[in-house]
This record gives sequence, structure tokens and C-alpha cells, in this order.
Amino acid sequence: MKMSSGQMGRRLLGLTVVGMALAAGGMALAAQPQPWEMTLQPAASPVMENIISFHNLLLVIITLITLFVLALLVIVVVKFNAKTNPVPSKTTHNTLIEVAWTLIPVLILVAIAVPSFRLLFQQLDIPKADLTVKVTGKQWYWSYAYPDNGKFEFDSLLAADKQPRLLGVDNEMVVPVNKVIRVQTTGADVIHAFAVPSFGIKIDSIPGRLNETWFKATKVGMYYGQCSELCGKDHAFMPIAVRVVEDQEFAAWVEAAKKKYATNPANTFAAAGGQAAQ
Ligand SMILES: [Cu+2]
Repeated sequence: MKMSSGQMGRRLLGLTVVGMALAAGGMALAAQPQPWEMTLQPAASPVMENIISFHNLLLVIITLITLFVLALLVIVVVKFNAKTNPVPSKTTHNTLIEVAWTLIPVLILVAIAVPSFRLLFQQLDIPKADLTVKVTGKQWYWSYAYPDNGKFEFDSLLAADKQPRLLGVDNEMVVPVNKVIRVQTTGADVIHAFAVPSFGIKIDSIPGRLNETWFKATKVGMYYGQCSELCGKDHAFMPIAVRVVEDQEFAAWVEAAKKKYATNPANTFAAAGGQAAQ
């Protein structure tokens, strides 16, 4: 990604303005791609916070390695070109250097592996869930079922007239703040993938298989994601919109949703008596 210093300055200014707006707006967060965005979307879950700090650590390590290799290349080009060094040395072995260039990269990899595995375990070792939402990827929309809250299910389709463009949907997935949400996902037709960057989740929705992940949203607000597995012609038009709300608001939404979706023809979950049907 190449940017002129002017663009960089504008980007930094934009970030500052966004930061100030977020601070002024309290805890509500609207996480979506921003113009001139360079970094990851802001974190709204413990896993994503750790993904961002791991990413930043790797960025430092890889920058130092790249600068070191660049420095070596410059030294070789300047000091050992045919003009300045007409008679090359015939050296073929140097034990000390060979041991160093084997051991140091190993140590760097071990240093990276420790936080990497810690993060992997945090993602895969699902804590005791407060709420389960079953997400089914379909061509080309998502269905959300709430087996713990009255077993209703509803479809969530792209709403062409809604903002943000290509991310707004008619029926959002709604979850309570600061609760462990277990996401179970499957595909009804082909492979889709359920991904919400701010929660640090991305998991394949595979027909005939139930995949599981989790998130704990730490800030109320709107969060957007997209299907992340090429699934057909409208792959780009099946966004994921998650509204994170306070507990009471969630309870009120559940009551309304039970009535609203009771007669939903897509509500195969309740119709099958709670047995997951596709
Ligand atoms: Cu898809």
C-alpha cells in the first residue's frame, strides 16, 4: 500500500477526528470500513483487542528484520561491488555466523509462537456461553436463530435503501453487550463464511457441518461484516449487521421478535419443534 505523505497526513487527521468523535459519542461504536482506512477496524471484543496487539507486535518485528536485511544489502552493494573490491575473498565458511543465522531466526519464531498460540487458544477454547445464535448462510442472505430465547428464526437481507451502503440489512442480528455469544454456523446450500472484523471472528459456514466460534462485544453499537467465502453471484450482497444493545433492550427485542417472526415462513426452526431444520 503506497501513500504520499499528504495522503498519510490526511489519514492521520481523519483518525484523530474519528477518535475524538468516538470519545465524544461515549461508548456507542459504529464499526465499518472508513475512507482512507489503513489499519484494522476498531476492536470491540477481547479477542480482537489481542489480534490487534499481536498484529502490532508482528509489524515491529518484521519492520526491524526488513531494515536489517536492507542494511546488509546496502553494505554488500557499496563495499563489495567489482569496482571497490576487485579481488573477492575466497571464504566459504564461518561457524560463528552460521550458528547465529540459524539460532536467531529460531528464537524470533519461538518469541512469535508464544503469543500466537495464546491467541489461537483464546479463539478456539469457547468460554461458557450466555447465549447461542445459530447463523445459516444462504444464497444470498443470512438467517439467525435464537434457540435460547424462544427458538425464533428470521432472515436478514441486504436493504438497498439503508446506510451504510451495501452493509445495511432489513433485520439485524441483535445481541446483548458484555455477554459471551456462541455462534454456531452452517451453510444451507454452498459454503459461506461468517465474519465480523471488530469481533475478530471469521468462520466458514459449511453445508452439513456445524462450526462454532464466540465473541463478547464490549461496546454497544452497530457492527458490520460480510460473507467471506466466494459463494456465488450475490456473494458481495449478503452483509452481516450486528446490533449490540444493553440487557433490557435485548430482552425487549426478544419479546418483539418472538411475535414478529412467529409467522415467518422461513421460521423452520420453531416449526420443527426446535429441531434444527434447514
Ligand atoms: Cu455467502
